[in-house]
Amino acid sequence: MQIGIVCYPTIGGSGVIATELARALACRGHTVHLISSELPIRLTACLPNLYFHQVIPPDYPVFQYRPYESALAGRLVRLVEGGMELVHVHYAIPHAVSAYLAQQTLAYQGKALPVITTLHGTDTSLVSQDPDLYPIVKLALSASSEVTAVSEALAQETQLHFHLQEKPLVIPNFVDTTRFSPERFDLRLRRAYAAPDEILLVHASNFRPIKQTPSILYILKELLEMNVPARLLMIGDGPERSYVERLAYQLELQERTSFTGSLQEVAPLLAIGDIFILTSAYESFGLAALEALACGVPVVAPAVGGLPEVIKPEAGRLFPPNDVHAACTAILEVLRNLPVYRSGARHIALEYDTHRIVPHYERLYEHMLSLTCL
Ligand code: GMT
Repeated sequence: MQIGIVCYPTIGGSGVIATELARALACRGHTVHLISSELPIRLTACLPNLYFHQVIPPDYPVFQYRPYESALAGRLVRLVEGGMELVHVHYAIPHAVSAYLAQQTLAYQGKALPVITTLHGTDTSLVSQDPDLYPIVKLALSASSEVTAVSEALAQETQLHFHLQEKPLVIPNFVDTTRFSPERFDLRLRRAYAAPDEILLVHASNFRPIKQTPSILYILKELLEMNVPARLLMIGDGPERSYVERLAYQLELQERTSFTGSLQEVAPLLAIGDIFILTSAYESFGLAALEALACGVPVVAPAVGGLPEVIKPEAGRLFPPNDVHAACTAILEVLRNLPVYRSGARHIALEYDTHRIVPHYERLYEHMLSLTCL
């Protein structure tokens, strides 16, 4: 098949999963066009069959904002004229809207463009609350040939918020369990962040407010007050990172906390952790948590959104959101049985291996194309 995949290039789960999907599909012999405004962060290697298309909307003195939505729609039309058979957009705004525009443009030429829209979370939970965006997203979802969601929780919320006749199809996120594996553990790397008798908590995110990253420092502080010799490794970058760094100083945790910034290759750092920690207010799935599980690192996370679907009891512990003390109790529980949780984590992650999940998308594409041929 000739498949188009549209995503954000920035650090964030939707761009990561779209890029991993593009790579997996190209490896399975499909021709894949990965379309974005910049090179996606996880697109680190050239692969046969995988073509990157950068959309740069033109600038003009009249424009206050460059017309990215229109330029993207036009690029999709051109790619269809070049042989692309369907497009799979990740994150509804603006990608599903551009796909709809391309679909309508092609309809005038008597061509059909199947559009698959995958929802990742805030495109439903936040965007649905914006009165200007709501009707446009609703239209784009209704016009998509298929809407998928990365968790059952997100599928249900989306159906509710947008009053959809059908619930989105759930296709969970996935992980390459060869690249993300306990075998990535490197003792020298671990020693750079923690002494042998210390506990290393790891977090990875885009430091957006929804991640509530300052709470992680309060968790570290409480653990230290309980005489747990913990250290914290914070991976990633985003709007709240510098605030969290300053807070680490204010709480006198700077000696115990390391910030790596944004990285293309996170598996070796995840693999040296004892526990992966999340404190998000909402998480549709928690892809970073799944990548940690695949490295054999149990997860302690709030019971919000789709996290309970991924963090099964054998793979970690959930705590009530915004409860620092409960998070510490969950961490202590995991530490008491760390080897058991480690193997549970890996076991759960294998259920989400790329080779198990990507065929669901392939079957969906084949089905969409068969309907187009009718
Ligand atoms: O950051 C992004 O790329 C999108 C973002 C969001 O807020 O929608 O991430 C979501 O998509 C990821 C991949 O499906 C999920 O693993 C994250 O849980 C989800 N983030 C939130 O729901 C906050």
